[in-house]
Amino acid sequence: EGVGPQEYTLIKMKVLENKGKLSSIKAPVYLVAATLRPETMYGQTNCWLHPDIKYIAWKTTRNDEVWVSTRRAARNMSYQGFTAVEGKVEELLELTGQDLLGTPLSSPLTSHKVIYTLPMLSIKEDKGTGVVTSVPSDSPDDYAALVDLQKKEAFRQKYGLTDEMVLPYEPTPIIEVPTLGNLCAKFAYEKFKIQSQNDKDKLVEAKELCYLKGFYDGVMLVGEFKGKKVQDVKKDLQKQLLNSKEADIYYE
Ligand code: A2H
Repeated sequence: EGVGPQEYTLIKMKVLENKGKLSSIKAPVYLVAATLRPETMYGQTNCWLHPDIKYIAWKTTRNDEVWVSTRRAARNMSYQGFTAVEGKVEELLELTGQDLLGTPLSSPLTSHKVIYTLPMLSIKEDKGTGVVTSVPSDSPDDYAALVDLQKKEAFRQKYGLTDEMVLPYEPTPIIEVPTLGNLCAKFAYEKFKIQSQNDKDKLVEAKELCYLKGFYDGVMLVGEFKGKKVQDVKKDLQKQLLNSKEADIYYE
């Protein structure tokens, strides 16, 4: 990694009903996803968790909110003013990603009223919060993982997911990228003939193609910054999400 800390925008994805393992928690619960691309939040179709990673639900100083992240991220956040006592995390529950799959959420800016938590096997334990928001229009990893679930009924069944949680969620055009079109991740997936989320090398190529061009040449197709360049709106969008308390900032 580069020098200095990485700044992430934490997108607060609200659990609509505290059910199952979350039912003992009376406060509002949010899964917090770390993203570098807040301007892509218009295109969210789901949330990714790794089924085998451990997450914790912990008490924040943000109103009465309980957040879900890896223990590692919660510990880092306890030194960034997110807990009552610096360096101390008040843990309410330990969960696996599996425990939370199929949870309905609401998330900022997306056109979908409800999105679901789905499994992604390439999530790293030691990056961000371990919670990833999915934008299959602009992220080849997200597109590949979503197509895997849409193509394979057995894969959905393995994780106890219903068709309604997966099939209606097609990538939404949100950014026009010159020469790559308005669904750059799908374009790259097809160009490099990617077969699944496990096609690591091809996904690296797809990501190289999409990310630089998407960020530097992309133009917003939706929202209040429609017609503007992605790189010019990123900060403004982040600020809006912070003001409306739908996001926070996290460094690591
Ligand atoms: B980004 P960097 Cl549309 N494991 O958000 C794997 N991937 C993770 C992660 C983890 N623990 N935590 C965050 N990420 C993803 C949106 C997006 C992202 C788009 C395009 C590019 C992009 C929607 N997913 O990232 O290693 C998150 O996906 C380009 C790298 O810290 C986060 O931003 O650079 C990004 O990787 C952080 O990766």
